[in-house]
Amino acid sequence: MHSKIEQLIAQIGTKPKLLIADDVPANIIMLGELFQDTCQVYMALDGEKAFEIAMDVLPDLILLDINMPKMDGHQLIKKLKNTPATSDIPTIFLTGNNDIESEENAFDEGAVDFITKPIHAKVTKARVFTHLVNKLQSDLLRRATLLDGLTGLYNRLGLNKYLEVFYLDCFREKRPISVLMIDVDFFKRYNDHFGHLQGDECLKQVAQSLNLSVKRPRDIVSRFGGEEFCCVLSNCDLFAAELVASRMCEEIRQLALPHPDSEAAEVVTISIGVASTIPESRQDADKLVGKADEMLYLAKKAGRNSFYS
Ligand code: GH3
Ligand code: MG
Ligand code: MG
Ligand code: MG
Repeated sequence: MHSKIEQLIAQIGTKPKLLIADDVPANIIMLGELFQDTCQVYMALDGEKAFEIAMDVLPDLILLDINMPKMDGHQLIKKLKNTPATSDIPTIFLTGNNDIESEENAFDEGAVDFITKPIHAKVTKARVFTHLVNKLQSDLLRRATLLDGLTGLYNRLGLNKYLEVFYLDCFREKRPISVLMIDVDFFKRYNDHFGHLQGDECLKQVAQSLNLSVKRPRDIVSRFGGEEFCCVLSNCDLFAAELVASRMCEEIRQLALPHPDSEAAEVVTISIGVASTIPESRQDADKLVGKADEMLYLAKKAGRNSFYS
């Protein structure tokens, strides 16, 4: 088991994220020590804090105590399962309540396992790793269908999937969500000048730079098609989205990829349309993308190599 999870970690390149929620610090510390070599460990002393961290870092697995202040384990798992961004995260109860009714409830609520305290370190590790291996493997498979072959960014399918999920989350939590539509300037001329193969190389570099411009786990950068990219920033208002757009334009200029036939600059540049909203219905995501596309058109009209909102 250990070697399988280590293989997966090597393949993915980062340790899986494990969230431990328990109101007794000694329990958290003991569990943290058990998993710190294999996982990035996040800790929460109550249910509300655990939900906040879960939304923020999207852990690969959650270990959940039942009796906790503010929100108990049963309430928390319901909330996690009802929230699209967190509904697929495997959740294991780890509790002193070792009656069969608690265990039945836990599985009804969507838990993948139920471990009773006092825990046996080796067995707990084995069970946690079994679920982590399943989670990481299914993520790898799913990701492959959601990625664009040329750039490694999310493809249109990936964009739609995550846009829907994050839009719904922002609708429920009345938070802002922003979309950037990004288009390479005078790219037809770039191909005409350098050929399609170098055009492809250019798209790869632009994609990588765009991807590095966003920082949070729930930020999505996708290839919308051709030389167009779409970025979704959840929990991000117009002002913050403009800062990201401005940074992206700057970082693409700094790649300094020569483009002698561009009218916008001597190097490859991009134009970006920015749109932001606090969703008023769960189904308006397409409208937000449409608005960003209109803004992109205006950015082009205004002379390119910049963003418009
Ligand atoms: P604008 O500044 O108005 O965006 O001008 P543009 O030339 O970039 O716009 P246009 O939409 O006319 O041309 C886009 C070009 O992108 C045309 C097409 O050949 C090229 N393109 C689309 N997909 C790919 C690709 O996968 N690889 C390469 N090399 N080129 C692509
Ligand atoms: Mg407790
Ligand atoms: Mg285009
Ligand atoms: Mg273009």
